[in-house]
Amino acid sequence: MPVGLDVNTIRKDFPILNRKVNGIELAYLDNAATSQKPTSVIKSLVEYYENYNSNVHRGVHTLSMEATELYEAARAKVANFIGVTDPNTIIWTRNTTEAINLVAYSWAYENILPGDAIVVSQMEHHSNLVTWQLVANRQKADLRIIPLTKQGTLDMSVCNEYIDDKVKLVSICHASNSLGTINPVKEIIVKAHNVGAKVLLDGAQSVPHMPVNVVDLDCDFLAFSGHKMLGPMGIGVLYAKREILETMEPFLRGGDMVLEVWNDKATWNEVPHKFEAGTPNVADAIALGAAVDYLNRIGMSNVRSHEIELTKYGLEQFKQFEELDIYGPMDLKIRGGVISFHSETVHPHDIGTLLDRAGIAIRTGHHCTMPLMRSLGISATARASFYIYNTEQEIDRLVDTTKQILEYFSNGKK
Ligand code: 7TS
Repeated sequence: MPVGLDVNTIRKDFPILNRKVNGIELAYLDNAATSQKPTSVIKSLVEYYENYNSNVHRGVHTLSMEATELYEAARAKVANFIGVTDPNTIIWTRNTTEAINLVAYSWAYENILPGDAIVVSQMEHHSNLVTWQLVANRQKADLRIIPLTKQGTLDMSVCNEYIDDKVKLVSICHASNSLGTINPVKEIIVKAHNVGAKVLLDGAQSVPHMPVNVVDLDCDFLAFSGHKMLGPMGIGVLYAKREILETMEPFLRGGDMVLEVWNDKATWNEVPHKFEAGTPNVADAIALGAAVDYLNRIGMSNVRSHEIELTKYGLEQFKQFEELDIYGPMDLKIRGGVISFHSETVHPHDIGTLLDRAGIAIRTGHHCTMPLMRSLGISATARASFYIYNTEQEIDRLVDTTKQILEYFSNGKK
């Protein structure tokens, strides 16, 4: 039985939450952009540089062996976190963007040929759209974009139509950063596999917020970022099925990814090292391991339940604003902790700036989903996004201040 999470205790673990912004206690509601970091993660970075700092996989000295052990232990923690038993199917990248690009350069250019098709959706982050535009252009393949329903979900009838035997890759987000929509990825993966296509899940907004098990999902690739799940910036993950990784060419070439080198040729190190050229981001990988430990202590089902509660509360409160359009599905089973809203009269940047004056951090803009914004007939939204340390009181502050802002503008800026 989930025991729920104790927000007050959790908040004490995040030093930044003691900060004041414009003289007021910070309400950090921009978690879809990046999460804050608990003391255990910050300490892990300091500890690494104070005690273990050295290069990995290449030393016989104590520090190098200790650093290597911790670095590989972090890989195993991340593997376990997403339900994988073989840690060597976890490749360290800088972030989700680099993980998606790795698949493009190392898998797609070999496997997507003229006349083939790639399927994405209208709610993709630019990193999962622009990357495939380039592959499709270069390979003379078709890029099919699943449209959305009015509720901000994938139009599954078109999705079914698009996934035919020309399709070699379906690359979609598990959860949308702009709408909050959680996509029926399991169903899509079955459909894609039935026509022999591979599936890449962009897990940037799902892995930090809900239990994700790649064995259960049976996805071929999963990309996510450490910085959105309590970890440091600069470390991300690509998971891929081992049999696919074995067939893929390296992404970048250099030290550590080779087995043997001659003047005119080289052979590749084993998976995952063949995809990790050069000195890796050791400290941040280890600190991501500490972030995973933290999330495991809370339990991902509890993380998800907490965010459902906050989103339910927030959506209820936002109903009072008739002048606001709220995007994404209202069914909480298929919605993450994101509330994106738009006013005809007040620009999102004005809303964001005035909220900041009240110590409330949200994101405004297109959220790197410009084609999605265009399909909604707008250029930007204001977006509040929640995580484990957020409270209903913070949502009250968001709602009260938004109310004041809307009143201020509707009264002709008194
Ligand atoms: N995919 C999704 C669904 C995302 O939300 C993001 C980042 C990315 C990919 C890229 O992640 P990165 O770590 O490689 O940059 N989304 C956001 C956002 O919503 N606001 O700032 C970054």
